[in-house]
Amino acid sequence: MKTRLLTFILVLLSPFAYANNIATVSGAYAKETPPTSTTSAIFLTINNPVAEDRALLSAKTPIAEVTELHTHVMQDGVMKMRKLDKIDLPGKSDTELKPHGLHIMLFGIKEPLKEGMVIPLTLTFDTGRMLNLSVPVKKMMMH
Ligand SMILES: [Cu+2]
Repeated sequence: MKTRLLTFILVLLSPFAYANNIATVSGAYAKETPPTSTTSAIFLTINNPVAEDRALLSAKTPIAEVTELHTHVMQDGVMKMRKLDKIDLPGKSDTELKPHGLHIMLFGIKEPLKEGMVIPLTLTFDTGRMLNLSVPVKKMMMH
């Protein structure tokens, strides 16, 4: 019982213990949507500076009804999106969310995303830490 309480306290303290060694995000952007589309995606790179593995547990933005963590998998020769419970962030590495790979999926966008807009995004990590970001919308050239 005592051990369990101690573990609980350590879990509560862990976000502060890593205050100087926390995951950082760079290069975040959201994909501009055509006027008829209500789905989009956010891409970014997360740096985990500590040796321990971390994970991104969720992403939330008020501009979409549903926000999910996604990846792409090849299935019968076709690229398909799959929902993930978390995105693993290996220790001392960059994890890149990019087109045709890992991404933050937005469903039920309330108004079309246009280049020049900035949308709020909150990431929640397995340490319990939350990170608030301002994500610019960018037009994407698809080939
Ligand atoms: Cu997706």
